Amino acid sequence: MRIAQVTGFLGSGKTTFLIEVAKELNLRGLKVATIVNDVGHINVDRKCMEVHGIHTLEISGGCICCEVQGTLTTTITNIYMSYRPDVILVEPTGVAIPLGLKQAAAETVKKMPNILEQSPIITFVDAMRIDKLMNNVRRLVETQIIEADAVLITKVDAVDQKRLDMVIALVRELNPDVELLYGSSKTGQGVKEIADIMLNGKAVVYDLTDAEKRFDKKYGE
Ligand SMILES: Nc1nc2c(ncn2[C@@H]2O[C@H](COP(=O)(O)OP(=O)(O)OP(=O)(O)O)[C@@H](O)[C@H]2O)c(=O)[nH]1
Ligand SMILES: [Mg+2]
Repeated sequence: MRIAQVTGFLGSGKTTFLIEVAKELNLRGLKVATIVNDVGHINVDRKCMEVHGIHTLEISGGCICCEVQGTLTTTITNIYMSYRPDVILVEPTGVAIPLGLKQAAAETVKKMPNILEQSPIITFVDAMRIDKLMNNVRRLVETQIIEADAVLITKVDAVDQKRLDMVIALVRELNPDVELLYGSSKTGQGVKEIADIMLNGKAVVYDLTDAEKRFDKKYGE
């Protein structure tokens, strides 16, 4: 069983894209469950997933990358016992950062060593809005990109080449070597590639020193 987690700020296209990925995995004969994590009362994402027939569990009361890390293990154990999926897709809150997610999943993997494997953490970068977010929630968005194992630039159907080049440059400046993919829930671009990464990719060991250096360069000047 694989646990495949994504990150990306509010509205970056996570739910819409994960529904397409779940359909793709189903077509490949795989059983998929999703975990959605919301701090609000009504979980819209859960409803969206369920409308598409995707088995969905919810973790609420805080973000799984920090406050409720431990809950992830319980929830995954429950899904395993009751549903036996091949892949668990995890959509955390928009403020989750990859390192926290990785730690949460690593704890769960430790408890289920021969059963569970962690997929790369994929950060969703909204091609339509990333520059605006950089003004408002810069540190968070930068962390999401710096700590990513792979980056998916989303909504590419809605932007021109000039904007796309700007977004690519922004991602590359923060994380020069990261695997970069392009996605659209509207055209289906990137869905197969993301499914492949989730099934076959390995979560990269996070190099804290290197990332810290990049932060220092940006903010220490
Ligand atoms: N043009 C375009 N719009 C998209 C695409 N994917 C999502 N959207 C739109 O972007 C908005 C947010 O999409 P969601 O999938 O809800 O994003 P999210 O990251 O799950 O949002 P939160 O769960 O609130 O953080 C919706 O209005 C979608 O219709 C895409 O590939 N292309
Ligand atoms: Mg969502």
